[in-house]
This record gives sequence, C-alpha cells and structure tokens, in this order.
Amino acid sequence: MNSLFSKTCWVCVSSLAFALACGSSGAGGEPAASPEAPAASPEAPAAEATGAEPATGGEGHAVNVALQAKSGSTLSGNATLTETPEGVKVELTVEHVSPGDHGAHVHEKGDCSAPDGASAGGHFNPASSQHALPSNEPRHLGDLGNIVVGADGTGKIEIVAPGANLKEGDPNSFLGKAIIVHEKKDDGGQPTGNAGGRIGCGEIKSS
Ligand SMILES: [Cu+2]
Repeated sequence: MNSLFSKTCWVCVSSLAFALACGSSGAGGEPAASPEAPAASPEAPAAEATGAEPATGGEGHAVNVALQAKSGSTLSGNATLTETPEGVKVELTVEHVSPGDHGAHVHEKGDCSAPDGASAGGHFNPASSQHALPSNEPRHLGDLGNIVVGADGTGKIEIVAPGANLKEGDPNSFLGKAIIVHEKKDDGGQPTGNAGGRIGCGEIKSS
C-alpha cells in the first residue's frame, strides 16, 4: 500500500512542493488536491474528493482529452483518463457520430495534426501483442474495443486498459499518445480490426 501510494504521489505531481507534502504527511495527504489536477480535470470527482482514502481510491491522476473531428466527420467528444491500481480507466463520450459500433484505440503518437488523423501513428502496442477486442488477452495496450453510438448520434464507453498508466516516461504510459475513434467497427481482425478511417482524434497530455 505504501509503495502504491508513493507511486501515486510520484505521478500525480511534478511539483516539488507537493511531493514534499506527500512524503511528510503520508496517507493523510491529499493527492486529489494536486495544484495541477483541477486544471486538467475540472469534472473529475477525484479532483474534489479530498476526504477520500487515497489507498482505497488510488485514483488521483486524471487527464482530460478533447477529441477533434477528423476525415471530414462532425464528431465531437472528450475522454477522461484516470489512473487506477488496475490500469487506466478511459471514459470516452462522443456526439454527432453515425449510429453503430466504432473502434476506439489509443494510438502511439500524441499528434492529431493530420486531417485524417494519420499523424497519431498505429496502435499503441508496447508489448508487440496481436490485436484483439477486450477482454481478450493478450491484446494491444491501446485496444479499447468499440464505442456503441445510438440513433441520437451519441455514444459512451468506460473501460480499464489493464497495465496502462499515466506516468511520465513509462513504457506503458498513455501520456503522449492519442485516442482515435474510427469510422467503422473494430471486428478484432488482424492487424488492427478493420475499423477504417479515423473520425476523431484526441491528444493525451499531462496538463
Ligand atoms: Cu485505431
């Protein structure tokens, strides 16, 4: 528990002042009160849950991601990524998307500059696994499966990517990567699920 908490502290701030506060006050500290957390995640409950037990929650570090429309789509949306003891919880919401299943993945480059989203590179796959749908293992670390969009054009998915984290510089970190939403369903096929073009892209940044 202690080491988990230390990691949480290490990740949740780059601020030396907070690191010191963390180290000196131990479990009584307020990891959710990171000076950077409110700006990065105004909607995340964890940012206000100063009374929560850090050891049970283990969720101090959240990152908000705004999705950009790509490939001529009308998509809008956002994602909240939260580090948990099991991995990174991704809560992804989209609007103005055609009804049906749309593949969603974390791709390897945090660059959404290209009009077709190609600048985000391929799937984030640090372990060189085969592509698969959740909850099949192994699969790409960035494989999030499909987001199901209803007749009203909105969709939502919440999924934990096991083994992923939000640590700066860590090989399994989602920081510096991108969330991509595809035009078609991820069918689990090789190499990337036959999900077609990229209609949404969001860069995952720490602040
Ligand atoms: Cu993808």
